[in-house]
Amino acid sequence: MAKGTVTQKIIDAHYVSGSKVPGEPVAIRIDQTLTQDATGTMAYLELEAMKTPSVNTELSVSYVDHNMMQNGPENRNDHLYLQTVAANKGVLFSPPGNGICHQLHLERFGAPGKTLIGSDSHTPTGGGVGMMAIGAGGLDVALAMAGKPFHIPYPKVIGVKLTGKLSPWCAAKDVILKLLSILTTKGNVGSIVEYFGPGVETLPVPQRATITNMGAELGVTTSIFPSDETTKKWLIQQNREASFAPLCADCDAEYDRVIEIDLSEIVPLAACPSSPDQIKTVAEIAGTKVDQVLIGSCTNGGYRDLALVAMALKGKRISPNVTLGIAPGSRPVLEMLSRNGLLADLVAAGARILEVGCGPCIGQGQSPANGTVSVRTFNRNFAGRTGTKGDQAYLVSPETAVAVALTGEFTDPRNLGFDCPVVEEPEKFWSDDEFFQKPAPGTEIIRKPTIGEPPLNNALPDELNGEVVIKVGDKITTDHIMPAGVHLKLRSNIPAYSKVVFECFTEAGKPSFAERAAAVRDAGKAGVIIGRDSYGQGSSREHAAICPMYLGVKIVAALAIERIHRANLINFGIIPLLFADPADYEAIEQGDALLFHGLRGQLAVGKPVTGELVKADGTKKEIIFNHPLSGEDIVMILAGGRLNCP
Ligand code: MIC
Ligand code: SF4
Repeated sequence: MAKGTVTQKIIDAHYVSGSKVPGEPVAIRIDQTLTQDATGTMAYLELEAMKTPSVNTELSVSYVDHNMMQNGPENRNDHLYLQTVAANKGVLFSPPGNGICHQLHLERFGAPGKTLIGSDSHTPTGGGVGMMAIGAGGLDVALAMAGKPFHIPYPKVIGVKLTGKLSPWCAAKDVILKLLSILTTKGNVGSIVEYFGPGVETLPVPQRATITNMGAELGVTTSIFPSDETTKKWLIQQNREASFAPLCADCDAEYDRVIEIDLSEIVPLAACPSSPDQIKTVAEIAGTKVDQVLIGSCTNGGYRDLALVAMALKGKRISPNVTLGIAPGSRPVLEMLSRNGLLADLVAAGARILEVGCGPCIGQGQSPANGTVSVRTFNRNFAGRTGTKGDQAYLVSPETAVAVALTGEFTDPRNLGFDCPVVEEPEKFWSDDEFFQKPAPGTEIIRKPTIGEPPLNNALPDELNGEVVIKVGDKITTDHIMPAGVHLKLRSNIPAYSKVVFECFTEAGKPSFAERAAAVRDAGKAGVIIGRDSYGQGSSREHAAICPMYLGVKIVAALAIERIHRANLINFGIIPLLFADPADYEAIEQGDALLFHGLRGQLAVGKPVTGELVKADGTKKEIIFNHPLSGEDIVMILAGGRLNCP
């Protein structure tokens, strides 16, 4: 077991109950929460359903950053609900235009040693400042807001020892891409990545935050840096020295695994279509023509990144063959760039300045043309996430993005022929906390007609007559299950949003998943989803559990299910099962019946569950499933989800 690590110290300081054995559930106290609009509407509806009069945390913040296109009234309806429910429940409200939740939270509220959970998978950005920041489903965040502890599997700690120093044109983004090439996006569930070693002090906090942000793509619980003099300096720049606390691992700390990365050996890297772990060096793909470059997001939308881009572009013009879009991460970042003239350099070079927020990262505009290459400084390039079917999205550092924007093709920035600009860190960062709206208890909650209710599940039947509605392969992300982009405005309306579950697998002229699942449900049967390895990667969106549940799905069986998605399934009364024999995955097909007899009695901690597979020709086969359910999880599942529990 990892001893003397930052991870262990923070867990010990927040321990409520449970085991300290890796993999066993441990409950920790949560100091801070954050929500964003796309997951927040459901989280606050759930908070209301729990009859919570006011939040019970040190700090809870509600951000509006994802969904700001306002195509139709739904978005603004959501914003008004979020603004008024925040005021009513004691939550600080960050209005649209203020910034991306992770960027702003790091700048204004990140504090070493604190715990934070957020209804967004990139909440680990806070690990850059030494906090234990974890992504979770909306219901878990609502429970934390109500003052309840949060459960995680007691983590294994992967220590990443950093040595050396990054060379010019090589960036923190290349470090996390390197780690993704080693650990990949699967097989890391239940671990926390902790950085240590002499290379740590060479990385300023925003660069550490780029690394912890994209650590989400590893599928780990979170990633964390120590809190040191660099952290202190950054908090002073943010006028928040009082939040500083030193925190580092003991010299003899024990990690479950150690990976060493020499920063001086890092070269510009790119994640190729369509997974963040498909890594090549930029040199290897040099010369590939590019049509679009996009810079920003919670990974690379901070002041240092955008200032570097502006300085590299100053006095030059981007290639006429590309479009360059820039979405600043926060209003303070945009304001600083405007005040010091760097914004003018970006505009003069040909950049299109987009709204402060997530924008194209979540498919809100800027979808690429068919068959073209899009280069992004973002953290995810899952197929179709850009809004274009068959898209070819690459993920790179801001340094590489500049080189591509100038040349119109993949170019190693070290070959640009001029020196990498050195961004002078401002003595003080611009900030204007007046934009955060303070709670006002008693505020009337505005609920326009597009705001629905969180749907409830039924108690688990003892005889479960299941039918396989879909069988999918490896690495199915929550973007595959519940597409975002143009559908984001339906997040507060489950009946409407449910129609697009697994939309990317709909074949022309054939019934959609939603139609098939509803038919199974209406025939009195339970829907079953079959996945393979690493099912439910990516976003924390609990809609990937709620909408299938609304369509009658009761079981998801796979070889492995990712942490946040598994928790969301349990919260909404769907049983996550794991094939005891991976070969059984091959035996099952869409349309097969999967029957569970005496299921309520079968569900017990650590005991497998037996199902009976019945094929169309009547052949039968017994299938054994394991499950990771704790006693509390089982109570919830039997009741049909957490909202049915007292
Ligand atoms: C994402 O990057 O996929 C999102 C959109 O921020 C999601 C949250 C959501 O689906 O609303 C995430 O990362 O959890
Ligand atoms: Fe927003 Fe993209 Fe970050 Fe998700 S990953 S929070 S969509 S910027």
